[in-house]
Amino acid sequence: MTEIAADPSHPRYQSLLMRHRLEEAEKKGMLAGSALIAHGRGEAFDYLLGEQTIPSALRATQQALALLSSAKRPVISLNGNVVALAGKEVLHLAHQLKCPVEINIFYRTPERMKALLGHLNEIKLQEKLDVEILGAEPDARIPGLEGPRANCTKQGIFESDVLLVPLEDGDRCEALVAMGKTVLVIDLNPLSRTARMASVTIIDELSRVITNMNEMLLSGAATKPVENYQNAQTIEEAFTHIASFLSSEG
Ligand code: PTJ
Repeated sequence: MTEIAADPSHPRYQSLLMRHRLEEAEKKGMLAGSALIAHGRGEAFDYLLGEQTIPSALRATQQALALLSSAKRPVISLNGNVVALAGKEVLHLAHQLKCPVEINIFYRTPERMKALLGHLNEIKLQEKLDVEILGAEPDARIPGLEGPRANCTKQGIFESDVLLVPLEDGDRCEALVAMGKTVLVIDLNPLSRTARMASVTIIDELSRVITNMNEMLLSGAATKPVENYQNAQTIEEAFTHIASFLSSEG
């Protein structure tokens, strides 16, 4: 790890740590060519949110967790950025929820799949986690999508009822919603099509969300749904937060 990223007292420690994780993942061949661009866009929105979990995002996190906990076939979908930024934490979450994870990448190549599967299996072994890792052998397709990004497994994403898809692309989010699934997304950009299409939109940074979810599960506060949850309100409150941040800066 680079010197600055290793020092937790640095004011930008978390941000540096995330960048460092991406650099390491890049070296292992886990990432898509545009992974760092996607991360940079996320960082810009995170800056506008004050690099914190705002109250509406925490409510959305609780709602998502309640839906995952009560699902018949919950699945967590993983892409390159998610594995790089929070692979270990996501596997702990899946272990607690007793649900499988599925590697489902937008820019699919056999080399990337091998690198991602290898990385996750290594963590699983080290952390002694009981999690099924799907995605190596897709045997189903998401209807309405062209090309390799439609590939998924029947046992996992295809037959899931509630799906957590962090950092999802808008098209695929729409296709999954059209399949009748409850789609829970994590996206720092409240303007994205994914954010607007999803059943629950957590407008927060991925690694913070997964940490919050793991803590909620450990504390036993996870399974309670939010009373009268409205996703449109979650998105609206993120805009309000960003607007007040901008006016306080101006
Ligand atoms: O591994 P692959 O092939 O599946 O590709 C993954 C990426 C992320 C490269 C691919 O899905 C992609 O190009 O995504 P987009 O369309 O750029 O969307 C990424 C979204 O995630 C953007 O809206 C970003 O604001 C958001 N984002 C980026 N980093 C984070 C984030 N949201 C939460 N936490 C982050 N750390």
